[in-house]
Amino acid sequence: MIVRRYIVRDMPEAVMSIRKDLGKDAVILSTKKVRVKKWLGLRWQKRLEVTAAVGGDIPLHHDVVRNGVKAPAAPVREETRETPPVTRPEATDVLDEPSFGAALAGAFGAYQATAAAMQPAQQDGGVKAPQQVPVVEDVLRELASLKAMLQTQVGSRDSASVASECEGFLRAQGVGEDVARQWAQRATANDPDVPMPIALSRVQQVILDELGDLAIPMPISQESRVVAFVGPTGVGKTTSIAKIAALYVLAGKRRVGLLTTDTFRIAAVEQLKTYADILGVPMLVVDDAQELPLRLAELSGCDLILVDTAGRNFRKPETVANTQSLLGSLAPDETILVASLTAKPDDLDALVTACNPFGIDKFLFTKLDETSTVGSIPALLAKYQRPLSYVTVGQNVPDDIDILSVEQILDRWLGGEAGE
Ligand SMILES: Nc1nc2c(ncn2[C@@H]2O[C@H](COP(=O)(O)OP(=O)(O)OP(=O)(O)O)[C@@H](O)[C@H]2O)c(=O)[nH]1
Ligand SMILES: [Mg+2]
Repeated sequence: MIVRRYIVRDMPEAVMSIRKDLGKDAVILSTKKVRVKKWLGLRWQKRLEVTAAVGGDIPLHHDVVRNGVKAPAAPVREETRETPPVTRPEATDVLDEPSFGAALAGAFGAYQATAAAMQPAQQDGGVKAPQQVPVVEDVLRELASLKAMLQTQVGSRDSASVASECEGFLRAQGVGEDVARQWAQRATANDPDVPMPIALSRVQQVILDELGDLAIPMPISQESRVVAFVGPTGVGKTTSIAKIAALYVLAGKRRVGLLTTDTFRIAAVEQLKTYADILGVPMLVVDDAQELPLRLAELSGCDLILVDTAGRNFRKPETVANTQSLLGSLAPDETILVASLTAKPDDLDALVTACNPFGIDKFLFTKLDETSTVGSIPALLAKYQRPLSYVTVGQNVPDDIDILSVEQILDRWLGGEAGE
């Protein structure tokens, strides 16, 4: 059997050369695209390397006829494994670099073995058994499709994983499923393979863009005189009122008065009275909604009246109705919903939904010090389109209260280390 290798421009040229050289019974054993140096070795040109054979009994798995010349199709695995490794021919480049991971190691091995199988045949003048010569072209094609498939899969998994990692992060931070997905997708849409720290800073930017002015803290307005604080039991309403009162007293700019409607809990009045005494501000108790006008009149010398209310379970419709009625009589300039960040995100959301009927102007979030999850803040601000007033960060009166922007709060996510 005679085996010859041809470097040609295209297949017709190869067929012509093979027929002329080896006759019409010749079969093509392999083809591959190579690059050869031309112009005194200064430039590379694309060429086709075709190996053909004639003579001997060539047992093929199935015959492939190309341009009138038969070619064998698939390599024989066992035989290629036995073939000793030989380096690739010089001045030729395999089209696709097979260095894309262990998943392709087997295929790459097959390719090398195939290339190796070709070499002795070429060098020895063609005494190699044809069934030991697999088809390089087929292996290359297989490699190329494997590579494309792998890249597609890796690419889509990467982009999916960054987006889903961001989504998972937002979910863990207390952001609802739909909103978390939206924000994560928006943050990663233009750059799906972005590293997580940068993706998180983009998530933050997406949130800030969505919130716009709502991301700016809105403490009690200068124009507001009567401010009511409502919220569930034990979230820190009374303590927060004491902290805010202290801020104004210490600033010395407004004459503060305190009013409580909380006669529900035995020690509630005493608690607020203690703070009022320490701060040296007046404090009145309202037993009945009808007393409200009278009590407010008694505090006529105050230009800021902070109204404490009983902590209630707003899952009960009658609680919502009672609070609505109380606020109707009080007619506050601002109503602030106090909510603890230690509450479950779904419960917080249900709370705000329940309180919606009596009108909430601002949020006050407490117990930031007791949690590392702050996603409920932007989620609620975005959903209910209400700003944040204050955030409390501990039990100490008056120190543990802050006026923070959403950006400052979200900076906790990034730990100050991410950025672009
Ligand atoms: N860790 C922490 N504890 C807080 C914070 N704010 C309030 N607390 C504590 O939470 C508990 C309840 O605070 P209150 O101010 O009595 O809560 P409330 O909402 O008025 O409670 P009710 O009137 O019973 O509904 C107290 O032990 C406070 O010290 C905070 O920001 N961080
Ligand atoms: Mg209270």
